[in-house]
Amino acid sequence: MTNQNKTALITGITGQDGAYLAEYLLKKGYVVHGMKRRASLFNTDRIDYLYQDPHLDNRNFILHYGDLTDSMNITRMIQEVQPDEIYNLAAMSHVKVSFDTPEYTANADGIGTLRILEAVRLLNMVDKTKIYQASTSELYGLVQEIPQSEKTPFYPRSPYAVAKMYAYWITVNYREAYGMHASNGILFNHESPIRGETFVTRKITRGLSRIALGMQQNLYMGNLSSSRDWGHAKDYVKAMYLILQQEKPDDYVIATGITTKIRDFILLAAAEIGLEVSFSGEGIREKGVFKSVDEAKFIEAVGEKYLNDIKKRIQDKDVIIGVDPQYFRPTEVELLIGDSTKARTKLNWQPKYDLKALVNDMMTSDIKLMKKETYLKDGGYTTLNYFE
Ligand code: NDP
Ligand code: GDR
Repeated sequence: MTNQNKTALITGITGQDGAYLAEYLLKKGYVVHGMKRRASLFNTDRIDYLYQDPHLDNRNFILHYGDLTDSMNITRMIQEVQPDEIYNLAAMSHVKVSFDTPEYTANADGIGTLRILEAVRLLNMVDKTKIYQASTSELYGLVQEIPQSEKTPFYPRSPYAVAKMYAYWITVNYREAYGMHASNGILFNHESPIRGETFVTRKITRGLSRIALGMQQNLYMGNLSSSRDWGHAKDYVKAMYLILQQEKPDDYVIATGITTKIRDFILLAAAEIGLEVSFSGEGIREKGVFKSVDEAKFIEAVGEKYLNDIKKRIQDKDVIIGVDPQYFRPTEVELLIGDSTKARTKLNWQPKYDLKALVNDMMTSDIKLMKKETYLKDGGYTTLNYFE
């Protein structure tokens, strides 16, 4: 079957990965269906550029209302769409929030996966439909081995990770029990300009952009010492596609193999706009200040208009980064670093972005986005900060 004839169903299409994957599959000639949740406001910002008027004939991008906690909805949607490939990306994906909503997280992230597998089985679509499950490096939690590969034992450290562990194993079980083409992508953290605003990288790139533009005074963070293996979401959705193109279903780690502390991500993001950050103190007393500015770089990236205020903040040794324990997790995942040898050899997967290119992409985009807010402010509109 050529891609031209293929139909994909993406749950979580309004999220970061859903948006990039939808674009990627559309370019390959797929008809893409997506599940979106009803919300009281429009929640399709990330995919609005793909959206097609429902009154048009021959649409290749179609959205359906649905929810992973609703079995009948899922079953009906799969029956209607008759997908060749299902990408189950929907999840309550915030680790810290999962401690506040553990039962919902188990329902959506754990049982939600079962609902999809069971629907495909009940509808007798086992031979037709391939399933991708969005598994996660959070499964490794309190890591039992460095780096982590497909063979590393799991030790989940949050309600999110425990729910995802159920989803991982039920996917393996349906593959073994019913011969389903069901696979797990164990993806390490991946980020982008459209990353959710409350994940650490985006919080940093948004926060530093606003600080540079004089729209926000400082940024409060949680644990600055944990390390993550960060890649670009654009590279990672290609791995999802490749996993479903294999003759045999299997599980793959997708990672860059390089790990970086949160603190160092802040240094890299600031450096992208010509600012040097220096940290002092420890634990909740740790602080970050701007130490120097590369004026030419700052002017090019941010604008001359904002330079004097930044120089004053350097002179005054203003606190730019602080630590607030409300962002600490009851149990933390301190270190993740993935070994993706299997994906690189069997799938021929290779990321294009390194960390510097990722940070550059995110900072360039957030400076641009936040400048839009300065224009609104200059035009008399009220702009608000979000502190999460
Ligand atoms: P996002 O949080 O950006 O997107 C999650 C998506 O799931 C959104 O479309 C959201 O809808 C939807 N969703 C949440 N709950 C439900 C529900 N009950 N029913 C239907 N849809 C729901 O996540 P990412 O794009 O970053 O991640 C995609 C998947 O990959 C997730 O499963 C995540 O856990 C997993 N993952 C992510 C990694 C990463 O680094 N990004 C790494 C490894 C795994 P809405 O827009 O309405 O909120
Ligand atoms: P993570 O991503 O928990 O790895 O889950 P997140 O960016 O939230 O945290 C990464 C690390 O940064 C530390 N941290 C902070 N985190 C947030 N969100 N906000 C802060 O202010 C802050 N300060 C420090 C955290 O403690 C943590 O150590 C992401 C999600 O996309 C999951 O869905 C996915 O499964 C995993 O990545 C792989």
